[in-house]
Amino acid sequence: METVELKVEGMDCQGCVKSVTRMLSGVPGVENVDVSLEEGRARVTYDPAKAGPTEFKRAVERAGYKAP
Ligand SMILES: [Cu+2]
Repeated sequence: METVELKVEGMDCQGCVKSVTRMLSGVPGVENVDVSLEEGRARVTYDPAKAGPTEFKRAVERAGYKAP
């Protein structure tokens, strides 16, 4: 397992946190997701054989937020 931190822009309430968490949790290979509204970031623990930061950024964007 590996852990990566992504910046997430555009979240402004706990509903946003839930959406981002749900989208990231749906990526195959993701083990754990911890999203912080205050810090504007998501910490993702994942199996690097199955997924990586590119997929996570796409998932954040699908949820309607920015992952610069
Ligand atoms: Cu919100």
